Amino acid sequence: MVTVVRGKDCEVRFGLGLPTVIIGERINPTGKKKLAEELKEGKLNIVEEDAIKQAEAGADIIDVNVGAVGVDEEEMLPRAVKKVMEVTNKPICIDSANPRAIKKALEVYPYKALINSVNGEERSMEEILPLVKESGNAVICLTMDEKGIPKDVETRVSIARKIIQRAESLGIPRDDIVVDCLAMAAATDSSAGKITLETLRRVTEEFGVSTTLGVSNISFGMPNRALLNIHFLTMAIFNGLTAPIVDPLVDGLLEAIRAADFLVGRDPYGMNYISIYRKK
Ligand code: THG
Repeated sequence: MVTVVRGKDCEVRFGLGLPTVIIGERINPTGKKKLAEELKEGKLNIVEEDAIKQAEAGADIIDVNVGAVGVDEEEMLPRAVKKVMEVTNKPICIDSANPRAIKKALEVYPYKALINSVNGEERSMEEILPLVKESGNAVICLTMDEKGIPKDVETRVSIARKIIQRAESLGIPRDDIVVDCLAMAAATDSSAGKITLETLRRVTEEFGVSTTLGVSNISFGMPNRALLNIHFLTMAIFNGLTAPIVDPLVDGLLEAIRAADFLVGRDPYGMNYISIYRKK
């Protein structure tokens, strides 16, 4: 299974056994007052800046999320997507809980996007999957449903199975399905990390699909979040994670990814690992 997404003259491929691909998380107002304020005022300066900075730091795909209280996502998501396209050729991950906002953003994106996301709720599958099929994009599938986020591995795996079956029954190829095993705050549940890692291993083994994680969720509420994020990330890469959503500007993060890829055989002869040091 190989997932392909595209920007202008730019193709990104990821999947089992391939080098880890970085989805840049910074364009997201969660916990960022300044960005939230700007978006409320209809401004896109920080969006533009963060798109450029992340691409320069090594992001392969740019996540665009403008969800905050007082922001009209149906207006701002397509505007933000256009702004990001003006300053980088990187493929875009369209991140919203609002299907109408996703639809409007897709209308301005002429390449192959990663839609973030669908989940196991009947309503979500009915709204998002036909859109994925029609547009020929790829889609992130969250392993949760109307009952919320399952506490156990087995239920997460069965939700992944359900979404994959539904998507395939509509004619969406499995290559275009990216499963999110869900990283939750370890501060509020000490088993959170282990459950996510185990789910990743199972989903990778049973379905062979590409996978993603909002890695930074794991460290909410803890000091030295970057340290926790980096360690969790390398463990997840060992368990099959192919395309993490992370902040590529964090010191040492890119190096940790390249090291992990090399050590688990996803970077033959260490060519990507070595190239970091050639540049320096
Ligand atoms: N799965 C999928 N998509 C996702 C998530 C996921 N999209 C959103 C989120 N989770 C991943 N992105 C982020 C972005 C920022 C942070 C965490 C996850 C974050 N922000 C800091 C905070 O809130 O404190 C602010 C950091 C700063 O100021 O620089 O932690 O799980 N499919």
